[in-house]
Amino acid sequence: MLDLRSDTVTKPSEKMRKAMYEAEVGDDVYGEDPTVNKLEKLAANILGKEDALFVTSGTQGNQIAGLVHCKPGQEVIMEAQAHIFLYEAAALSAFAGVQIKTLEGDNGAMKLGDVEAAIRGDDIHQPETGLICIENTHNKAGGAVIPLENMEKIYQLSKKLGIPVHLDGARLFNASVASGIPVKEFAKYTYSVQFCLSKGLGAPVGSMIAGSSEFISQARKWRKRLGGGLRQVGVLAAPGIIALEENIKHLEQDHENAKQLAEGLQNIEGITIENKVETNIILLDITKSNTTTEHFVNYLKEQNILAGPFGPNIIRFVTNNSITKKDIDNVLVAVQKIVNR
Ligand code: TLP
Repeated sequence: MLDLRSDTVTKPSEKMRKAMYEAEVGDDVYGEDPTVNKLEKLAANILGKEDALFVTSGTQGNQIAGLVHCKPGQEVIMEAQAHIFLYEAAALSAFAGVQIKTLEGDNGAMKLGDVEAAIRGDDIHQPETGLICIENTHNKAGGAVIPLENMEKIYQLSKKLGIPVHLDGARLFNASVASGIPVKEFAKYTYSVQFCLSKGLGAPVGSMIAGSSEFISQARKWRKRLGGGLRQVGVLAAPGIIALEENIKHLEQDHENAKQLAEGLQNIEGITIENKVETNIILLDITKSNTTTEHFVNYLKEQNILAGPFGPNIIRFVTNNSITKKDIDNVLVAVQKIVNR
């Protein structure tokens, strides 16, 4: 099976498995797991933040950030197709007690004027704006890189008003590799960042959140409250270290494969590529192909290819480290066959 449903499907390499086996461990709730401590220090350094924390998933990282930054009854601003809004089971409302205000973005980027207009005033009827969230790369916008200048502008506004900015950087390293801008530069315009180790970077489990020492000490408590204080978790942190030290450069290949796939798909009649394909995500519009997303996905599966429906008439392909250049040709042949049928 060629699995293009997501980059979450990547499996740990032999080197990662060996590192897990050999990891030096201790009780992380006591702060005594040397491998976790090494990973947290490494992540903080890469992002240019004071401290970082290993969390179980991207969803948990985003939730903890919301819980630290917000009080119940506040409002959080984010783009209308943000993962936190669409795919986290309303966890911010359920746990942090906030409501979400969504803004229609341009290729995933919220406009400064819209953010400014959405910020609440002192009126007794209104909630306070507690947080602004940005997603980079933006998943629903097809892995779009949110421009650094956009992040800077929103950050300057937030700083003026004393409202924190959280970055859902599940695929921040894809944004960095595609734009040539170090992750530190993106992180500079945030109060907290979440990024995933278990997507394109290839680790089996986990995300990191990073911010000031004060933010991380509160985040550590929230993680404990949520039952995420783990013990000899160095076995899971060890592949995370390899992900950061060795796998960032491999994202370039995922991006090249995505571009090659998109170029090939564009030449198939009945198929339209919805997005610009800046990173590792391709959104296929199959409206003109005379089939449904359900059938399309099933036909692909019959040919040993997995992809996921991602909206009405949209199929998402995500290149990842299990997909080679040669596999791309096989996907193109399969899609052509479906369209012919
Ligand atoms: N995204 C998954 C699905 O949940 C849609 C995927 O396959 O793309 N932020 C962003 C931008 C994400 O894309 C995801 C996962 C998360 C957060 C959550 O990460 P996990 O799955 O580790 O909780």
